[in-house]
Amino acid sequence: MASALIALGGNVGNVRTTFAQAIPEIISRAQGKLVARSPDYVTPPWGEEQQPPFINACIAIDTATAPHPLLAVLHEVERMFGRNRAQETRWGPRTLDLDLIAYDDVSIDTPDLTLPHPRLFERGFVLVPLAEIAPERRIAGRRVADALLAVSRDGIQPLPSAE
Ligand code: A4P
Ligand code: MG
Repeated sequence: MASALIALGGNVGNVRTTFAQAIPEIISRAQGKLVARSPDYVTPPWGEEQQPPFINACIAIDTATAPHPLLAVLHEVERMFGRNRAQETRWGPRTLDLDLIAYDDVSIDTPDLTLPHPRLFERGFVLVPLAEIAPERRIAGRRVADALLAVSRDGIQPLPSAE
């Protein structure tokens, strides 16, 4: 079994409902086990700022599915929840974005998959939820809790539990 960290994001539709439905789909398609789920956070849009705020969260799963097939699972689940990449702009609005942040301490650099995720350390919207579930995890040699100290948390707010 490997330990995979997955970041969830979205800013179109009822994103918290999408997350609640998408997580079990990821687990079942990856034949995995949910180890931890962060709270949901409201986050200011990053990259392209003229769009609605995002909701972001992170999960940790144990899975025997290898990295490339796991990415394929994430893309299938994005499509299930209405994501249409053909109609999107880079960093623009989307119903569901699933990024594979880390997979054990595997390092991969292929055209369709880079691990750890290349923009992880720039992004408060990933590191804030990730630090809730895996503060001691080392990614590319850096402790998640230390990496969090180097990014802005401005405007990132936890939401009360949906249940
Ligand atoms: N890809 C390569 N490595 C990975 C990986 N580790 N995980 C490839 C996931 N995908 C990976 O992805 C583009 C390609 O990256 C995929 O085909 C995959 O094979 P994408 O999701 O279509 O790309 P994108 O969204 O246009 O760009 P990027 O840089 O992945 O950005 P994000 O993070 O997906 O950007 N602001 C806030 N506050 N919260 C957000 O969640 N999200 C975005 C979207 C922009 N601003 C945001 C947020
Ligand atoms: Mg993405």
